[in-house]
Amino acid sequence: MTQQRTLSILKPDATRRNLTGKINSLIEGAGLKIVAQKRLHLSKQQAEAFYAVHKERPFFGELVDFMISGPVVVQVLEGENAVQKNRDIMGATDPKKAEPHTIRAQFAESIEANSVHGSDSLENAKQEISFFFAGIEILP
Ligand code: IDP
Ligand code: MG
Repeated sequence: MTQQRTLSILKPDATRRNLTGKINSLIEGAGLKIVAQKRLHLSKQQAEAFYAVHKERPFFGELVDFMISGPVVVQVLEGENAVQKNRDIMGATDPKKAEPHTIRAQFAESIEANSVHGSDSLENAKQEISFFFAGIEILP
């Protein structure tokens, strides 16, 4: 089985409601190891760059405004099949459609303020990890 790394973000709705510990507990409980973590307040330019793939989508401006509305926690998660495993425990983008017990089903406020980000492919995971972390900051 392959060990992978994926990028996770605990979004401003999660930091605002003091949910970072509860969410980290679900991440660790699923067997994923938090091998890097930092709390940041993204600038508008940083949020726009991170979400550049969504710039043509109608919600892009609101998404950027939401992501800079408070601090976030950016993390590298490591484990077997980490990219898909994290997507599974996150649940669907729209919390109304998320499976019970997923992070979004339990904690998300809306389709936008949905508590967590997770890379959607191994290729994007590598790119997103390098957006936030230098190799020296990742400690398995
Ligand atoms: P994902 O986070 O489940 O991968 P994406 O489609 O990549 O979902 O969308 C990125 C983020 O944009 C979502 O997590 C959510 O915060 C926001 N978003 C997605 N769809 C909508 C929408 O229809 N309205 C408002 N915000 C949305
Ligand atoms: Mg996505």
